[in-house]
Amino acid sequence: SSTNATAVSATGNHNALVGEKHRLSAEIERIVQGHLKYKYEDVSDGWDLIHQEGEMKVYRREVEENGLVLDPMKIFHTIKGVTGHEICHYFWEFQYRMEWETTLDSTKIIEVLDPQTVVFYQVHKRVWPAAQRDSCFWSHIRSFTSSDEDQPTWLVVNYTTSHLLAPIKSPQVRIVANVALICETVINEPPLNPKDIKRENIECKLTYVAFVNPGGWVPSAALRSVAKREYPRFLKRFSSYVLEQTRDKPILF
Ligand code: 16C
Repeated sequence: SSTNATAVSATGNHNALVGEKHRLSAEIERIVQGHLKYKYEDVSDGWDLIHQEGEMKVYRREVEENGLVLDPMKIFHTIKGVTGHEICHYFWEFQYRMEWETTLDSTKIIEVLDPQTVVFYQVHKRVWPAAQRDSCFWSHIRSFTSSDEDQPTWLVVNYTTSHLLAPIKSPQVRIVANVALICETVINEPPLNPKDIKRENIECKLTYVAFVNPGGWVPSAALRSVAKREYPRFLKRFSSYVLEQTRDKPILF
């Protein structure tokens, strides 16, 4: 139960076995499958290319509900020299979060559900004059291999959840988010012996999608300009962070 979670730490939950079912298993399965289904969705219709930089393409679809901006974001990027496993590892693991994530005042794990799934509570930096935002979401990492590829696809999904250890504390406003990072690894000019694969032979093709409801009220124009600036900034900073971390390490396939 979630009350037991108070005693749980990232390393201390011995009941969190691989594949074990828990209260969020069914929801996680549904949300993960939803992201995989839309991964190849066409961005020609209704999506605007709002930023392009090297291999990175940032798309946005303008959506408003009752005057609140809910624009979905979709980013495609190709990063040379890293695998999808490496990208997802650094995105999912708590210990690296504050080194690349610039929108946060704090982050913590409030529950470990299984070895691939934790619940985060994060407090975001305040953007003046809007109220401060926080977020509480399950974060799930997994890999799978489809029959026509030899390199597994890796994915991380961050999806808002409510939690007894993360009550909403007004005037702080809760962000509602559904974020997915999906990574495929490509091996170029593969050497005969897989042991000879070098970083120069590999690249990661990633898709990042974010459905974020900022909650409360934020002026549309201000929100759109913050988003337009911050999403590319996040992906540039995060990818150079992963490149820097992995450069001299053995490749994690
Ligand atoms: O995916 C990202 N980060 C993950 C790990 O933290 C996780 C995050 C989920 C929450 C996503 C919502 C982020 C909203 C930030 C609100 C504060 C903005 C602070 C700006 C600092 C100058 O999946 C990477 C997330 C990259 C987010 C880019 C910023 C998006 C702007 C949305 C604005 C929300 C309203 C803020 C009020 C003006």
